[in-house]
Amino acid sequence: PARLILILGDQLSPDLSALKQGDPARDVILMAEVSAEATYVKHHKKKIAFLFAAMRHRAAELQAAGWQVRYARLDDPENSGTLPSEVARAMADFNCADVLMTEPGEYRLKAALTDWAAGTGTTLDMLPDDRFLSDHAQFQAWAAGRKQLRMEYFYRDMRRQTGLLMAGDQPEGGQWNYDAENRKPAKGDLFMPHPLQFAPDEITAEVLDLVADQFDDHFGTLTPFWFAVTRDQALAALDHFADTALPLFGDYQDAMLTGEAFLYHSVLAQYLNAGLLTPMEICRRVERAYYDGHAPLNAVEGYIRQIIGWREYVRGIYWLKMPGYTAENALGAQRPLPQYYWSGQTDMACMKSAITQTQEEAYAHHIQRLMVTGNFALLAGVDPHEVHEWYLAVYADAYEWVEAPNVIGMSQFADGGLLGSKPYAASGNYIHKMSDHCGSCRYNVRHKTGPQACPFNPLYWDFLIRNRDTLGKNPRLGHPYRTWDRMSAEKQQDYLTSAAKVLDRIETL
Ligand code: FAD
Ligand code: DLZ
Repeated sequence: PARLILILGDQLSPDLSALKQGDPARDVILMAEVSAEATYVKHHKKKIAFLFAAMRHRAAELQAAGWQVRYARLDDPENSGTLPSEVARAMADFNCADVLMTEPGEYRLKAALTDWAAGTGTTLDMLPDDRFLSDHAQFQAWAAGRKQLRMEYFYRDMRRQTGLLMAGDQPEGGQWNYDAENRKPAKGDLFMPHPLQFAPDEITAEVLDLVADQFDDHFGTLTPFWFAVTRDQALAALDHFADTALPLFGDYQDAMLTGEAFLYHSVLAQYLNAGLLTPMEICRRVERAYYDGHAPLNAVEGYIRQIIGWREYVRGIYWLKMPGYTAENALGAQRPLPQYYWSGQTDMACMKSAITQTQEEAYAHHIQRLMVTGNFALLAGVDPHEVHEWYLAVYADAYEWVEAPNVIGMSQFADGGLLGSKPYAASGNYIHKMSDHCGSCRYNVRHKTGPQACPFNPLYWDFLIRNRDTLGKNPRLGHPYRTWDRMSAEKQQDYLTSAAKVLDRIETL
């Protein structure tokens, strides 16, 4: 009898494990647009449009390759709204006995499908997702017995495993990591590269109408819509990145500039996470740019580290710690997320810039996510679960397996230091150094306290003092705590009073 092969919206890869085991002569593929997945957090309109458009293009490719594909559109009156119920409907319609799929990226969906199968007595064959360099067992074995998990050591193993940037058993250039060279502030440049843009075709235009109609109350602007929606387009975007922005990716990786949403970043994560690109083909392309003399080692090593290091490491942590990881709150932070995370209406220029471009592009680069919106929520003591749901909703590349460790762990330190060794907390000075935002801000980054002071300044000290019981013994925070202890009591009080005033009017900053 026919099997039903369920392919999820972020499983668009040609070499998906479930497809490799499927038989086009016998099996039926199900792809389903369902309201449950689009609304479990209210995803950005562009994210839903990207995924539905990419799913429709992929379904057409699979059909052209000879597969029988059941494609459930969101506005199909028969559409039952959830993945398990769409699986049940397709099994009945096509008389399928069993279900085959690749493991979902999110624990939530894996549990829902497994529970449904157990409850209905359906045989559900869930294959490992082999689109990653490290599988669950490998990461668990790596983590077991280590007192501390640190990305850097995991990354070196991945370099050895893949052979990327390796000269024999030694790292290319003699060092594993060139991050020290990657912290330059950027200047505006008329010739700054931009990600490759694609005009919506008829299929995408239809999806844009659907999203405008059905998800009008979701965050973000829908058009102009320029994302790649096929693998061929995503490959072109990769080539374009390697040819244009990659050489300066390293130098300006941590920089921020008003009006430059992308700087020298690749803007490939949404394609990679949906399966339009594979991690190794991205890394090989980027590595080639180094050996061809087109891009320097600090850029290429820095870039490859993000993909084979950070991306794999955070996924490992996610599966190690779920369920439960998304509820962690090591610092006991309880404040609601300020409204301007949704509206962009704040006088803090850096926050306004990061949030506004997030509305427009469903994108912000790493330092904006970490050191602006993430840092602010951390300093203000916002409930990490609310922060987590915001990040999961607003970015086109956000899936819980990659978003949650970055937010709960790296950014909010809500896992108490499992993922990273210290909280990414910084005062306004860091943002001033790495961006041009402070010049046009209504707050003054040089004022440490008082009504004109950059809110990040008093909040920074308030955060450290508020959390001294938990953070006071962290060796990486020894310096700031010693600085605090050397301040006069008057100065300390000034910071704390100023911070209390900022927190009192947090919704109107
Ligand atoms: P580039 O700067 O060009 O980097 C290249 C690639 O490296 C990215 O495409 C991505 O695949 C990978 N990468 C870089 N940093 C990380 C990281 N820390 N973890 C995992 N992969 C990484 N990334 C997501 O893919 N989805 C998310 O939901 C997500 N949420 C984040 C939330 C916070 C608070 C923070 C601090 C980071 C988050 N990241 C997330 C990581 C990173 O910010 C994005 O991957 C990156 O900004 C995507 O843009 P890009 O493709 O231009 O990346
Ligand atoms: C993110 C998303 C959205 C918005 N919509 C769908 C959908 O309609 N159908 C589908 O199969 N997948 C969708 N996805 C992706 C899933 O949420 C994703 O597969 C899980 O979160 C696991 O990573």
